[in-house]
Amino acid sequence: MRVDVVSIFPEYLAPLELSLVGKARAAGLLDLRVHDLRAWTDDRHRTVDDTPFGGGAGMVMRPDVWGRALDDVLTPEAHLLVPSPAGAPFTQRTAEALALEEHLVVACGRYEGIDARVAEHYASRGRVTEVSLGDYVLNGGEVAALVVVEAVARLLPGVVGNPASLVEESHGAAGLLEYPVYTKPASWQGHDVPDVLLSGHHARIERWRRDEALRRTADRRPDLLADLDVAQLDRHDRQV
Ligand code: 6GU
Repeated sequence: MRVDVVSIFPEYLAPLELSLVGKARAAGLLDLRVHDLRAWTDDRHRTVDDTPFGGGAGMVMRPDVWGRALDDVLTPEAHLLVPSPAGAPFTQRTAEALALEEHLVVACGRYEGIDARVAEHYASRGRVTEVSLGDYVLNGGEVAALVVVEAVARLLPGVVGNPASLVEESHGAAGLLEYPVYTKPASWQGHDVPDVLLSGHHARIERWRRDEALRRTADRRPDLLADLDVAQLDRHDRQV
């Protein structure tokens, strides 16, 4: 997969050299390129923003600069992602859909955002999705680009060593939060690992994990339980 990230702070994307995403790049599974938006400015001050029409606080990113950048970076098959607190929620389902794409371009806005005509223009020529990480405000799209690239890259074939570890995780196919996990020592600081996990009784362990996943989800994310498809949960149970 190819991913291009355009930002006025390309150094913000440095962590993508590390860990699993860095290894995916080194292995040739992910062709990730980070660009400085200011390369497409045409004035001495390398201006990327201006005051909002209609007034108000803050600055808006200019469509002409973004247009030159995106005309250079987009390919006919690219899917343009624009991180924004006003976007559609970015979920595991979004990551799964994006992992099937050939080419993603992430346009990181700063300030009050990018002139709305940019998304409108490119939506008329290809696919554009505005995505939000959640209901809070960040200073720009760079952290969202890190999140999107990590969530998508780990779904690419060959990136995660053991594909089974993608099956049972939180927000996976069952739609539940993951059950709690434990390792040695069996007793630590007066806290003991639940007996059932030491029992070797596979069916009882599976039932306990499913109960704990349901309990956690009901406690922390009742909204997920409301969306739960019971038939899907049963299918998932038979599969694990
Ligand atoms: Cl994607 N961008 C910004 N600036 N703020 C956010 C966000 C994105 N998602 C949640 N808050």
